[in-house]
Amino acid sequence: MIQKMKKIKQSKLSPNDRDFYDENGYLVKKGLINAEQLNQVEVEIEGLHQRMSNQIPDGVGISWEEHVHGEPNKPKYIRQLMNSEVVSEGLNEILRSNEVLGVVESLIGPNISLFHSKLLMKAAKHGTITPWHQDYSYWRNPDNQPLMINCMLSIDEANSENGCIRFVPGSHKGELLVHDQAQTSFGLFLPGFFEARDDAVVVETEPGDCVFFGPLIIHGSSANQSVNHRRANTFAYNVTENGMQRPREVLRTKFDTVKELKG
Ligand SMILES: O=C(O)CCC(=O)C(=O)O
Repeated sequence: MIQKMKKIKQSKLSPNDRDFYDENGYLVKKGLINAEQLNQVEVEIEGLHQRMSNQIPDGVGISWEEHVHGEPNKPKYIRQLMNSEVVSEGLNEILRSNEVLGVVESLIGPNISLFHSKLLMKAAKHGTITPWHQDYSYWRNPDNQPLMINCMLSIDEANSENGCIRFVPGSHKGELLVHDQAQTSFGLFLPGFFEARDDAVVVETEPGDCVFFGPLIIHGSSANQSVNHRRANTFAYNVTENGMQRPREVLRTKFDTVKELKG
């Protein structure tokens, strides 16, 4: 019982974490996922571009990097892979781990459902820009209030050269803005696409770090022109009662938390 309580306690946010998140709209938790878990994911996603161009498993959705997609003789690069828990048991375990769910619970409460898990491959030299956007522009509907949360796990080191995430701190306090639209993946974006912004910050991370952020914060990332991959996975969670029109896996309830605390 002591061990279980310790685990839950470790995942709780400090008052500083909480203040930072409330003020800025994002929070970096360094080294949340250990090297062993991460290594399993790396092994499981090895050669994924090639494997997915041969056959896409049931339940998986792929957006390819568009600039090479139409060229039959060029290798194809995955831009994003939806439902990544299907291709990696390691990701499947991480998305339901106490380390991640403990932080999620502190931010959105104890009734947590999986919204989706998405692998963002941003391949060396081929990964393209993710334009400025708010995730709620994709997720909005009358029953689905902006209560969701994203946990972005860094699989590789992410820095300004290989296209780490950038946020506009404090923008989560505003409304959903009008987005432009294009027929591409990441087809909803703010006017200006990805033009430089003085109010944005670059968030560099190491493998195993997790960045938590809500559905209204403005974010984006540059292209990867470096020789290093910038692979990351976003686990998105929703408050279970929010937007129940879409069936989802319930991962944690208030009852589970009380039970776990009692041992
Ligand atoms: O891959 C990235 O850098 C950004 C991903 C993102 O913005 C998203 O999935 O909403």
